[in-house]
Amino acid sequence: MNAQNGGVVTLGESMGLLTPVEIGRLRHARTMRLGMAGSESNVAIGVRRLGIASTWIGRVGADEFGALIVRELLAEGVDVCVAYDEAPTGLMIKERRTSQASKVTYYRDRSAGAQLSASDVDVERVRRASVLHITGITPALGAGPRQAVMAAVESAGAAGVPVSLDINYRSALWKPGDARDFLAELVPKCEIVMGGEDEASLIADAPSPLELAHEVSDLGPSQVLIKRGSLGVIAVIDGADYQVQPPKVTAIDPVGAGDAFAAGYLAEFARGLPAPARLDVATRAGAFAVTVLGDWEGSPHREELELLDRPESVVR
Ligand code: KDG
Repeated sequence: MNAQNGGVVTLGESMGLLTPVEIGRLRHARTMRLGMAGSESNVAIGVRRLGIASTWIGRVGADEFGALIVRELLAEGVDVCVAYDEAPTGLMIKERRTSQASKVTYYRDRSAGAQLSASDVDVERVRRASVLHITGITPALGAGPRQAVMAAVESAGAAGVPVSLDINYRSALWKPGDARDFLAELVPKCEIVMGGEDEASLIADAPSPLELAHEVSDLGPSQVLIKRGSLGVIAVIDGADYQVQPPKVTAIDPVGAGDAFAAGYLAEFARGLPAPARLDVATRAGAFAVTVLGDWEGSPHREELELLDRPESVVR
Protein backbone atom coordinates (compact mmCIF):
# COMPACT_ATOMS: atom_id res chain seq x y z
CA MET A 1 0.00 0.00 0.00
CA ASN A 2 1.12 3.58 -0.59
CA ALA A 3 2.43 5.63 2.33
CA GLN A 4 -1.05 6.70 3.45
CA ASN A 5 -3.31 3.74 4.15
CA GLY A 6 -6.79 5.24 4.11
CA GLY A 7 -7.35 3.52 0.78
CA VAL A 8 -9.46 5.16 -1.90
CA VAL A 9 -11.42 8.27 -0.95
CA THR A 10 -14.07 9.53 -3.35
CA LEU A 11 -16.88 12.06 -3.42
CA GLY A 12 -19.98 12.56 -5.53
CA GLU A 13 -23.69 12.06 -5.89
CA SER A 14 -25.44 8.74 -5.33
CA MET A 15 -29.03 8.35 -6.44
CA GLY A 16 -31.94 6.00 -6.11
CA LEU A 17 -32.12 3.80 -9.22
CA LEU A 18 -35.28 2.46 -10.81
CA THR A 19 -34.94 -0.12 -13.56
CA PRO A 20 -37.98 -1.58 -15.29
CA VAL A 21 -37.89 -5.35 -15.24
CA GLU A 22 -39.33 -5.46 -18.76
CA ILE A 23 -37.29 -4.59 -21.84
CA GLY A 24 -38.89 -1.81 -23.90
CA ARG A 25 -40.15 1.73 -23.39
CA LEU A 26 -40.71 2.84 -19.84
CA ARG A 27 -44.38 3.62 -20.50
CA HIS A 28 -45.07 -0.05 -21.02
CA ALA A 29 -43.21 -1.21 -17.93
CA ARG A 30 -45.27 -2.43 -15.00
CA THR A 31 -42.58 -3.46 -12.54
CA MET A 32 -39.45 -1.61 -11.43
CA ARG A 33 -36.38 -2.90 -9.61
CA LEU A 34 -35.21 -0.57 -6.87
CA GLY A 35 -31.55 0.07 -6.26
CA MET A 36 -28.87 2.74 -6.14
CA ALA A 37 -26.48 4.31 -8.61
CA GLY A 38 -23.61 6.76 -8.57
CA SER A 39 -20.27 6.44 -10.26
CA GLU A 40 -18.19 7.32 -7.21
CA SER A 41 -20.07 5.06 -4.79
CA ASN A 42 -19.85 2.29 -7.40
CA VAL A 43 -16.07 2.72 -7.33
CA ALA A 44 -16.00 2.77 -3.52
CA ILE A 45 -17.88 -0.56 -3.44
CA GLY A 46 -15.68 -2.09 -6.14
CA VAL A 47 -12.50 -1.12 -4.30
CA ARG A 48 -13.80 -2.48 -1.00
CA ARG A 49 -14.72 -5.79 -2.60
CA LEU A 50 -11.10 -6.09 -3.69
CA GLY A 51 -10.00 -5.77 -0.08
CA ILE A 52 -8.93 -2.13 0.02
CA ALA A 53 -10.44 0.48 2.36
CA SER A 54 -12.68 3.04 0.69
CA THR A 55 -14.56 6.16 1.74
CA TRP A 56 -17.50 7.84 0.01
CA ILE A 57 -18.26 11.50 0.78
CA GLY A 58 -21.63 12.89 -0.28
CA ARG A 59 -25.07 14.29 0.53
CA VAL A 60 -28.38 12.46 0.47
CA GLY A 61 -31.90 13.54 1.35
CA ALA A 62 -33.43 12.63 4.72
CA ASP A 63 -35.65 10.17 2.86
CA GLU A 64 -35.94 6.49 2.06
CA PHE A 65 -33.67 6.66 -0.99
CA GLY A 66 -31.02 8.32 1.16
CA ALA A 67 -31.42 5.61 3.79
CA LEU A 68 -31.17 2.91 1.11
CA ILE A 69 -27.92 4.37 -0.23
CA VAL A 70 -26.26 4.73 3.17
CA ARG A 71 -27.42 1.28 4.25
CA GLU A 72 -26.11 -0.37 1.08
CA LEU A 73 -22.73 1.35 1.30
CA LEU A 74 -22.31 0.42 4.96
CA ALA A 75 -23.30 -3.17 4.16
CA GLU A 76 -20.52 -3.24 1.56
CA GLY A 77 -18.01 -2.06 4.17
CA VAL A 78 -17.52 1.42 2.70
CA ASP A 79 -16.67 4.22 5.15
CA VAL A 80 -19.54 6.69 4.67
CA CYS A 81 -19.04 10.41 5.30
CA VAL A 82 -22.55 11.69 4.64
CA ALA A 83 -24.54 14.86 5.24
CA TYR A 84 -28.35 14.82 5.16
CA ASP A 85 -29.97 17.58 3.14
CA GLU A 86 -33.45 19.12 3.04
CA ALA A 87 -33.54 18.46 -0.70
CA PRO A 88 -34.59 14.98 -1.83
CA THR A 89 -32.17 12.30 -2.94
CA GLY A 90 -31.79 12.32 -6.73
CA LEU A 91 -33.22 9.56 -8.88
CA MET A 92 -32.06 7.81 -12.00
CA ILE A 93 -34.17 5.65 -14.27
CA LYS A 94 -32.47 3.13 -16.49
CA GLU A 95 -34.76 2.08 -19.31
CA ARG A 96 -33.69 -1.01 -21.25
CA ARG A 97 -34.92 -0.10 -24.71
CA THR A 98 -33.56 -3.31 -26.22
CA SER A 99 -31.66 -6.11 -24.51
CA GLN A 100 -28.45 -4.29 -25.57
CA ALA A 101 -29.36 -0.58 -25.47
CA SER A 102 -30.09 1.29 -22.24
CA LYS A 103 -31.34 4.84 -21.82
CA VAL A 104 -30.69 6.77 -18.62
CA THR A 105 -32.95 9.58 -17.38
CA TYR A 106 -31.99 11.72 -14.38
CA TYR A 107 -34.26 13.36 -11.81
CA ARG A 108 -31.45 15.10 -9.96
CA ASP A 109 -31.96 18.82 -10.59
CA ARG A 110 -31.62 20.55 -7.17
CA SER A 111 -31.18 17.15 -5.53
CA ALA A 112 -29.45 16.61 -2.19
CA GLY A 113 -26.32 15.36 -3.93
CA ALA A 114 -26.12 18.56 -5.95
CA GLN A 115 -25.92 20.56 -2.67
CA LEU A 116 -22.48 19.08 -1.92
CA SER A 117 -20.11 21.83 -0.83
CA ALA A 118 -16.45 22.29 0.02
CA SER A 119 -17.31 22.15 3.75
CA ASP A 120 -18.53 18.54 3.29
CA VAL A 121 -15.04 17.43 2.33
CA ASP A 122 -13.40 15.79 5.34
CA VAL A 123 -9.84 17.01 4.86
CA GLU A 124 -8.42 14.49 7.35
CA ARG A 125 -9.88 11.57 5.41
CA VAL A 126 -8.46 12.98 2.17
CA ARG A 127 -5.02 13.45 3.74
CA ARG A 128 -4.94 9.85 4.92
CA ALA A 129 -5.96 8.44 1.52
CA SER A 130 -3.76 6.30 -0.72
CA VAL A 131 -5.54 7.99 -3.62
CA LEU A 132 -8.36 10.52 -4.08
CA HIS A 133 -10.74 9.54 -6.88
CA ILE A 134 -13.05 12.07 -8.54
CA THR A 135 -15.18 12.03 -11.65
CA GLY A 136 -16.37 14.59 -14.18
CA ILE A 137 -19.93 14.01 -12.97
CA THR A 138 -19.58 15.87 -9.65
CA PRO A 139 -18.38 19.21 -11.10
CA ALA A 140 -21.25 19.05 -13.61
CA LEU A 141 -23.78 19.21 -10.76
CA GLY A 142 -23.26 22.89 -9.92
CA ALA A 143 -20.99 25.46 -8.27
CA GLY A 144 -21.04 23.81 -4.81
CA PRO A 145 -19.99 20.36 -6.05
CA ARG A 146 -17.36 21.99 -8.29
CA GLN A 147 -15.89 23.74 -5.24
CA ALA A 148 -16.05 20.49 -3.26
CA VAL A 149 -14.04 18.71 -5.96
CA MET A 150 -11.45 21.48 -6.04
CA ALA A 151 -11.22 21.56 -2.22
CA ALA A 152 -10.62 17.80 -2.16
CA VAL A 153 -8.02 18.04 -4.93
CA GLU A 154 -6.19 20.90 -3.16
CA SER A 155 -6.15 18.95 0.15
CA ALA A 156 -4.86 15.87 -1.64
CA GLY A 157 -2.19 17.90 -3.43
CA ALA A 158 -1.02 19.53 -0.17
CA ALA A 159 -0.70 16.11 1.48
CA GLY A 160 1.01 14.41 -1.48
CA VAL A 161 -2.01 12.17 -2.13
CA PRO A 162 -2.31 11.23 -5.81
CA VAL A 163 -5.53 12.26 -7.55
CA SER A 164 -7.38 10.00 -9.98
CA LEU A 165 -9.95 11.39 -12.42
CA ASP A 166 -12.48 9.45 -14.45
CA ILE A 167 -13.64 12.02 -17.03
CA ASN A 168 -17.15 10.45 -17.08
CA TYR A 169 -18.64 13.16 -19.31
CA ARG A 170 -22.44 13.32 -18.96
CA SER A 171 -23.95 15.38 -21.78
CA ALA A 172 -27.26 15.65 -19.88
CA LEU A 173 -25.52 17.57 -17.09
CA TRP A 174 -23.27 20.11 -18.82
CA LYS A 175 -22.11 21.41 -22.16
CA PRO A 176 -18.84 20.20 -23.73
CA GLY A 177 -17.34 23.72 -23.54
CA ASP A 178 -17.99 23.98 -19.78
CA ALA A 179 -16.58 20.51 -19.23
CA ARG A 180 -13.52 21.37 -21.32
CA ASP A 181 -12.83 24.55 -19.28
CA PHE A 182 -13.08 22.74 -15.96
CA LEU A 183 -11.03 19.78 -17.13
CA ALA A 184 -8.30 22.11 -18.41
CA GLU A 185 -7.87 23.32 -14.82
CA LEU A 186 -8.26 19.90 -13.21
CA VAL A 187 -6.31 17.47 -15.40
CA PRO A 188 -2.82 18.92 -14.71
CA LYS A 189 -3.45 18.35 -10.98
CA CYS A 190 -4.18 14.64 -11.53
CA GLU A 191 -1.75 11.73 -11.57
CA ILE A 192 -4.24 9.27 -13.05
CA VAL A 193 -6.75 10.15 -15.80
CA MET A 194 -9.11 7.63 -17.37
CA GLY A 195 -11.93 7.89 -19.86
CA GLY A 196 -13.30 6.76 -23.18
CA GLU A 197 -11.81 7.98 -26.45
CA ASP A 198 -14.64 10.50 -26.91
CA GLU A 199 -14.12 11.79 -23.36
CA ALA A 200 -10.35 12.16 -23.70
CA SER A 201 -11.02 14.03 -26.95
CA LEU A 202 -12.57 16.81 -24.84
CA ILE A 203 -9.07 17.73 -23.70
CA ALA A 204 -6.77 16.43 -26.42
CA ASP A 205 -6.81 15.81 -30.13
CA ALA A 206 -5.10 12.82 -31.73
CA PRO A 207 -5.92 10.28 -34.45
CA SER A 208 -5.47 7.09 -32.36
CA PRO A 209 -6.19 6.06 -28.74
CA LEU A 210 -2.49 5.63 -27.98
CA GLU A 211 -1.60 9.06 -29.32
CA LEU A 212 -4.56 10.47 -27.40
CA ALA A 213 -3.23 8.92 -24.20
CA HIS A 214 0.18 10.49 -24.85
CA GLU A 215 -1.40 13.89 -25.51
CA VAL A 216 -3.33 13.74 -22.23
CA SER A 217 -0.19 12.60 -20.43
CA ASP A 218 1.64 15.63 -21.84
CA LEU A 219 -0.84 17.77 -19.83
CA GLY A 220 0.61 16.36 -16.58
CA PRO A 221 -0.90 12.99 -15.57
CA SER A 222 1.67 10.17 -15.54
CA GLN A 223 -1.02 7.48 -15.91
CA VAL A 224 -3.58 7.82 -18.70
CA LEU A 225 -5.99 5.02 -19.45
CA ILE A 226 -8.22 5.02 -22.52
CA LYS A 227 -11.12 2.67 -21.83
CA ARG A 228 -12.43 0.88 -24.93
CA GLY A 229 -15.24 -1.31 -23.63
CA SER A 230 -14.99 -4.88 -24.91
CA LEU A 231 -11.71 -3.95 -26.67
CA GLY A 232 -10.03 -3.38 -23.32
CA VAL A 233 -7.68 -0.54 -22.49
CA ILE A 234 -4.84 1.39 -24.08
CA ALA A 235 -2.66 3.17 -21.56
CA VAL A 236 0.45 5.23 -21.08
CA ILE A 237 1.88 4.70 -17.62
CA ASP A 238 5.12 6.35 -16.56
CA GLY A 239 6.11 6.72 -20.20
CA ALA A 240 5.47 3.08 -21.20
CA ASP A 241 2.67 1.98 -23.54
CA TYR A 242 0.21 -0.79 -22.64
CA GLN A 243 -2.66 -2.54 -24.37
CA VAL A 244 -4.74 -5.08 -22.45
CA GLN A 245 -7.78 -7.01 -23.62
CA PRO A 246 -10.43 -8.18 -21.17
CA PRO A 247 -11.61 -11.77 -20.79
CA LYS A 248 -14.54 -12.56 -23.11
CA VAL A 249 -17.93 -12.44 -21.41
CA THR A 250 -21.59 -12.14 -22.39
CA ALA A 251 -22.63 -8.57 -21.70
CA ILE A 252 -26.02 -8.03 -20.09
CA ASP A 253 -25.72 -4.48 -18.75
CA PRO A 254 -22.77 -2.26 -19.72
CA VAL A 255 -23.56 0.55 -17.25
CA GLY A 256 -21.09 0.53 -14.38
CA ALA A 257 -18.31 -1.29 -16.24
CA GLY A 258 -16.15 1.84 -16.24
CA ASP A 259 -16.55 2.19 -12.48
CA ALA A 260 -15.61 -1.44 -11.87
CA PHE A 261 -12.59 -0.89 -14.13
CA ALA A 262 -11.59 2.19 -12.12
CA ALA A 263 -12.05 0.26 -8.87
CA GLY A 264 -9.82 -2.56 -10.11
CA TYR A 265 -7.09 -0.19 -11.19
CA LEU A 266 -7.19 1.91 -8.04
CA ALA A 267 -7.30 -1.06 -5.66
CA GLU A 268 -4.09 -2.45 -7.18
CA PHE A 269 -2.54 1.02 -7.32
CA ALA A 270 -3.30 1.46 -3.61
CA ARG A 271 -1.62 -1.91 -2.96
CA GLY A 272 1.48 -0.63 -4.74
CA LEU A 273 1.28 -3.18 -7.57
CA PRO A 274 2.95 -2.53 -10.94
CA ALA A 275 1.07 -1.29 -14.01
CA PRO A 276 0.45 -4.70 -15.67
CA ALA A 277 -1.22 -6.06 -12.51
CA ARG A 278 -3.34 -2.90 -12.17
CA LEU A 279 -4.51 -3.15 -15.78
CA ASP A 280 -5.21 -6.87 -15.50
CA VAL A 281 -7.47 -6.48 -12.47
CA ALA A 282 -9.11 -3.37 -13.97
CA THR A 283 -10.10 -5.13 -17.20
CA ARG A 284 -11.26 -8.23 -15.32
CA ALA A 285 -13.38 -6.16 -12.96
CA GLY A 286 -14.93 -4.28 -15.91
CA ALA A 287 -15.75 -7.60 -17.61
CA PHE A 288 -17.40 -8.91 -14.44
CA ALA A 289 -19.56 -5.81 -14.14
CA VAL A 290 -21.23 -6.19 -17.55
CA THR A 291 -22.36 -9.74 -16.81
CA VAL A 292 -24.84 -8.63 -14.13
CA LEU A 293 -27.83 -6.26 -14.17
CA GLY A 294 -27.14 -3.22 -12.01
CA ASP A 295 -24.50 -0.50 -11.84
CA TRP A 296 -22.30 -2.04 -9.12
CA GLU A 297 -23.70 -5.44 -8.18
CA GLY A 298 -21.46 -7.27 -10.66
CA SER A 299 -18.17 -5.84 -9.33
CA PRO A 300 -16.02 -8.81 -8.31
CA HIS A 301 -14.72 -9.78 -4.89
CA ARG A 302 -11.00 -10.52 -4.89
CA GLU A 303 -11.46 -14.29 -4.58
CA GLU A 304 -13.60 -14.27 -7.75
CA LEU A 305 -11.04 -12.64 -10.03
CA GLU A 306 -9.86 -15.92 -11.62
CA LEU A 307 -13.41 -17.08 -12.30
CA LEU A 308 -13.48 -15.72 -15.85
CA ASP A 309 -10.47 -17.89 -16.81
CA ARG A 310 -12.24 -21.16 -16.04
CA PRO A 311 -13.71 -23.13 -18.93
CA GLU A 312 -16.11 -24.83 -16.46
CA SER A 313 -19.14 -22.64 -15.91
CA VAL A 314 -20.40 -24.49 -12.84
CA VAL A 315 -18.28 -24.33 -9.69
CA ARG A 316 -19.11 -27.27 -7.39
O1 KDG B 1 -21.04 4.83 -14.22
C1 KDG B 1 -22.33 4.41 -13.87
C2 KDG B 1 -23.03 5.67 -13.49
O2 KDG B 1 -23.34 6.35 -14.67
C3 KDG B 1 -24.23 5.51 -12.69
O3 KDG B 1 -24.12 4.64 -11.59
C4 KDG B 1 -24.89 6.81 -12.32
O4 KDG B 1 -23.26 8.29 -11.51
C5 KDG B 1 -24.10 8.07 -12.32
C6 KDG B 1 -24.37 9.07 -13.35
O5 KDG B 1 -24.30 10.25 -13.01
O6 KDG B 1 -24.65 8.74 -14.49
